[in-house]
Amino acid sequence: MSEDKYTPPEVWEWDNQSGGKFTNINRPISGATHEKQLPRGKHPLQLYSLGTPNGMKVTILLEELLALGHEGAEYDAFLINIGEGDQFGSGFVNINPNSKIPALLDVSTNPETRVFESGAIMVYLAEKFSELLPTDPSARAECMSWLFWQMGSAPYLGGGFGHFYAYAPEKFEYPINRFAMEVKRQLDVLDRNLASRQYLCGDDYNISDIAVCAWYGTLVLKNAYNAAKFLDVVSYKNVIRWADEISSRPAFKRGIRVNRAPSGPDDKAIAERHDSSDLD
Ligand SMILES: N[C@@H](CCC(=O)N[C@@H](CS)C(=O)NCC(=O)O)C(=O)O
Repeated sequence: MSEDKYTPPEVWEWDNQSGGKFTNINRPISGATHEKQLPRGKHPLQLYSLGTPNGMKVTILLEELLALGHEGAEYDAFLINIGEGDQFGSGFVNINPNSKIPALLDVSTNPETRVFESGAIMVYLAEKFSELLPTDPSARAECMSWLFWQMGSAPYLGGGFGHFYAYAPEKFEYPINRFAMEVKRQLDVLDRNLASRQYLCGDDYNISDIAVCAWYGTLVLKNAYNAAKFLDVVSYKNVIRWADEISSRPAFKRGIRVNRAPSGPDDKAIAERHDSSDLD
């Protein structure tokens, strides 16, 4: 435990020099900081995103839909650089008042449809194309349960554990312990479920696998936050088996290349995607 005792003031005040990796973009107010219209491409779906786990869920799903033959899932993916504050431009805020990637605009509907929150975007696309979301009520409930599990759980992994283990200005024992315990509990939830199931919901792959794999697959296979050893991720064998299978799907491999800078010479990442040939 730290020797320094912190006593909260009566009324919290914003210290925008508090340190940590995202201190320049974090702020306690919402809304646009500047006027900036968003670009538009030629396809029915306009995606404004970044290749983080939240962003890649949508590009993986779009690539799955295209692989299934849905031409209406053709998309332009524009890069939103959150480190530069693109999420606070007026055009982006009009699509997502919460100023976070991913955000989708469906220009094939009249009026155009805006969708924000990755889970809502996934359900919107799955319903639009009648794919990867079961229609039988009980199978659909199981899929929604795991999808919402991801939405509720991953902030503890990223915003909690990842923040304090990798991005905070110092290593603080209390939050690292608290969030490491929670992340390991979550991995155990997944591992036990996947002990008797091929996919999260049973025999069939669906949008919940994409959403959960984007976060927890990245954690166990890609050493996210440089924490693979610390969290002993190799002990979650069923999670690794499932993540290996999902991340080897061609659409998954294509989707994770979109809206990113290459991490090395073998990484075929692309900043923007406007044509399927961009990924061929
Ligand atoms: N619950 C949201 C979370 C989205 C989110 O946290 N996006 C992050 C990148 S992974 C972001 O845009 N951060 C920018 C910011 O906080 O200003 C979702 O699932 O879409």
